[in-house]
Amino acid sequence: MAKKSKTNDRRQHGNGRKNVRYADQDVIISTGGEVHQTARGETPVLTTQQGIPISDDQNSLKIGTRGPTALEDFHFREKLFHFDHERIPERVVHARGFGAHGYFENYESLSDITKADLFQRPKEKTPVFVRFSTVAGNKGSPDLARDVRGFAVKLYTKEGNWDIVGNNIPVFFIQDAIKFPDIIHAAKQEPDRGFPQAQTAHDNFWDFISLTPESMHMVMWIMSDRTIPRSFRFMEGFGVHTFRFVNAEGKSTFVKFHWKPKLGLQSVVWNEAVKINGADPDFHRRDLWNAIQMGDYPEWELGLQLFDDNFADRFDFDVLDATKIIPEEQVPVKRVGRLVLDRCVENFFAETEQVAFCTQNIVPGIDFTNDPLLQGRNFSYLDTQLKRLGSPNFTHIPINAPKCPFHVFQQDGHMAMMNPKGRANYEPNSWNGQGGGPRESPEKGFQSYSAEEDGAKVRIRSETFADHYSQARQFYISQTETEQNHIAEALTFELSKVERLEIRTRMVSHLLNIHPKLAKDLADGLRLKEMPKAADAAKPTREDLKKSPALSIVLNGPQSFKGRKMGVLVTDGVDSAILQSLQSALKKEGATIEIVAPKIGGVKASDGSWIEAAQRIDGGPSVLYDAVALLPSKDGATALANNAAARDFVADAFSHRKFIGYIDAATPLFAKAGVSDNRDEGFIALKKPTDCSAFITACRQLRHWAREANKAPRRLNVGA
Ligand code: HDE
Repeated sequence: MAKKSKTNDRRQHGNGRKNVRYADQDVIISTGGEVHQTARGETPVLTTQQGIPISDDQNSLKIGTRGPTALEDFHFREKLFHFDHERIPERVVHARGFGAHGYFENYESLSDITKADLFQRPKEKTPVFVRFSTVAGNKGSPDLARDVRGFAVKLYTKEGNWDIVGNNIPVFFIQDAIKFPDIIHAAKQEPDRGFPQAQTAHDNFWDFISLTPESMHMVMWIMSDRTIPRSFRFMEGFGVHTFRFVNAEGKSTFVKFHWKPKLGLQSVVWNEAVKINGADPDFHRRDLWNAIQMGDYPEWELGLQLFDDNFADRFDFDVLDATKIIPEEQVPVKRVGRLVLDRCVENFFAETEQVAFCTQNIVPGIDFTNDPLLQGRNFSYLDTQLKRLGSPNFTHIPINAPKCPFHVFQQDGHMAMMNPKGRANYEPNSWNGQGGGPRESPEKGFQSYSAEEDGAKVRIRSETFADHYSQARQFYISQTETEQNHIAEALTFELSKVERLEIRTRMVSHLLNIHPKLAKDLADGLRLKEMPKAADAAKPTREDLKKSPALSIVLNGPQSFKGRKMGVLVTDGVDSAILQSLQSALKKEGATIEIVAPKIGGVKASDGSWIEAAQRIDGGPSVLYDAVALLPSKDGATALANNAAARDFVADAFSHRKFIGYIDAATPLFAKAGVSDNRDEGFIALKKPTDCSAFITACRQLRHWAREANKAPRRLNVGA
């Protein structure tokens, strides 16, 4: 036996290794056939976490080649130990997110209204980290869930970190933070079965909502296309609460924060969202990543709604109520700077996962108001970071650490990396100038705005919060007809998934207080046998609130195709002159193109040149593009007509109201996709290269909404 194991030992030390070549890779294979790649030249040597170089990362240490694994294999044990602890608790809400670095550039000095350092000097740039997220889904949920998007911005100012932890919707479901666990429990998976995830189309959510009339304004927003944005780059952000600016004289001005996307607003349609989730569950993060990698840096402008106590007293609603907006038409949004995202993270976990936002992080010149939702958030965020990141020292992680000097007396705890230096770890102390540490500063230090507060200690909701329907109605009437229909369709979809009839009916009784047409659409859509009575309202719905065009997505589109993506379906024999003309027209517009072909290797064009493909047809369905062009050759079109993915490409582009550019040879595809009778002005013939610019001009409308009134395409039952 002893003799045999010696033989085995020798074999383990590398006898029988062979150098082989796998296409472009020189590798070594060992007697067991496993592949080894070794450090040469500039390639660093793999080590343990203690820095000990590793000779073999493919095999654990064994007693003989087929024997038990030796406990002394410190590399193996360290590797598995670390792996076992890779996951940290995901965020209880906003678990799925994607972040990027950039900067905020101030346009002008705002010193008259705030002493916040970052707003003092024109053109001042402040580094930022932004994390976009969905709310309800788990970390691995798809990007196009119908959901609110988080829009959290950390500004590393010279006077400390300021976090604007906002959403892409300017209102919230509830008025008091004490209801947050309830709304989130109701929205997330039902506790007995653990599903559905990343969707609100289930009984528990609508049960809670239908018993929470304060959520009705938010319901209008979440059932609108705002919750299925085309890209993070095309959505607005809002600080939601009313905050305060405080200037050097101690004067306070109320402020609401807005982020306005430079590329305009855009959403997808629901049927498209459902399909994107299958085709590319990472659609939003990939979009942001690609845009930044291409140097097409996404930009938003910071907008401020500024108002004083006088306005707050006069305004129809309470400015402390986070279920209300102040219409932009009433208090205009002043644009004061721009946010540019120009750098992807180097490591997703270290930055995007570990970043810890906190509404409590404000800087001198900015202050809270008594919004009861904000007051509760100020407790919750710090508390949750301790659980999630495992230590009060999460501020030592580079993504969370301020970029300005900071000096504290806090010490120790898990993973402490920045303990106080010097003798004193307390103050006051007598070690002035000899390791005595930092001291407070009445001049520079944060001073809370000295708002007068009085009143009895009560657990009562203010009567000024009681109007739950008027702004919901205002939102609804401010939408275009298309958008109003989308709200009705979304509500019908969601409530059709609700099993309990009384919950569906209760929701319709609330909708009656918002708008009779909406309630009727729902009663029809759900086929209620009779219309319920309107829900008893704490305050009657006001019908005098004016339309606010700023609330519509369609009315705030960009009138440009910039930043958008066109999918071009090609086959062998594609007309190279038209393709080139399309490419240059898109480049001029600032848009991108993706070639979709029957095989990933590409196609041979009419002039003999080779066109590389980015997607095979079934991997690049039209839902991934803002508009499509169909440029097959005659033979190619005949083949595509028998390809189910190609037919879906056309049928979906049509039913998602996209602009479709096509050459004559593509027409057989229309018949097979069931759209040949429905060709409308959204179809643009590309007969010659110069037609491409008219096509791009049409695409600037983003969608051909007029098609919506028409019927969906007739699908032919043809085999693949
Ligand atoms: Fe949050 N929220 N929230 N929230 N929230 C969290 O903090 C909370 C609310 C928002 O990308 C948690 O670090 C309470 C409104 C964003 O890391 C948690 C209440 C708005 C993010 C928390 C609210 C937001 C969070 C979970 C009711 C828009 C993601 C993980 C009073 C203005 C930040 C974490 C990121 C995350 C609590 C309501 C935005 C548990 C108690 C309103 C964008 O602390």
